[in-house]
Amino acid sequence: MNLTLLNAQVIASDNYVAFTFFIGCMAMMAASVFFFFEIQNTSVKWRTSVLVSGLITFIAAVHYYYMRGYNLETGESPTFFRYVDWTLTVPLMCVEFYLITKKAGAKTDLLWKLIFASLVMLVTGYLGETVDREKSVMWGVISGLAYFYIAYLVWFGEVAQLAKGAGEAVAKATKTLAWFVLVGWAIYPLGYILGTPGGLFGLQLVSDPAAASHAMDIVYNIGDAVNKIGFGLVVYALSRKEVA
Ligand SMILES: *C/C=C(C)/C=C/C=C(C)/C=C/C1=C(C)CCCC1(C)C
Repeated sequence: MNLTLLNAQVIASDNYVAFTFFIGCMAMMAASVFFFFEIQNTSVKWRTSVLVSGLITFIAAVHYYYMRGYNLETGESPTFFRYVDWTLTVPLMCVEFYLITKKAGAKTDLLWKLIFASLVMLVTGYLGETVDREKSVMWGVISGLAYFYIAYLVWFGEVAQLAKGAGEAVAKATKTLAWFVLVGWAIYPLGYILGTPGGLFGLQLVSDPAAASHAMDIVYNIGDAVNKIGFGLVVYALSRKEVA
């Protein structure tokens, strides 16, 4: 038996990064099972929304399984898996906004606007973290602009307008989801600032490169748990209130 390989699977008690990957994986799995099983207790009107909540956490669970193993074996940031995960799950969060406001007349062009902005946000973030790290500040700023556009749409733009006309429960849930976008999603640029050499417009908060990437992973892992599971639970709660 290969003992070194077995040892690589042991999480050292001070390895907080590996710990958050492990917890993240378990939490996403549990949330997925919950959302999937609850579909049968959900009124037809909200089934697709709860299904999408489950898909978001399920896709994350699979990625976390890989990210956990990758990080444990290499000690490095699983940047590639991270961004594949986000590229699938963030557009699905846009789908949630669309499905909720669809009852009040949302058109698919609103969905495409949200998805396009989220892809710009993620592709530029990926460039800043990987192939063009020297220009991480520039990519971070472009990514941030796309992020603000999404926040604008859900706080004041079409999503907010439509939600107002969709009944009290939908309006309230949309407001809560908008808070997730404004506060929950703001966790991510913080991780980016901690982890990339450009820092906050040149101000390097963590100078040791290994420590910087560890800090970034922990912040991203917290962000994912808050946003993916929290977002899904808001949609779930809405599905319980609006029984029809
Ligand atoms: C489940 C995953 C979610 C909700 C991921 C969200 C990611 C972001 C909001 C990332 C935003 C970024 C910026 C606004 C600037 C710096 C680069 C990013 C990609 C970290």
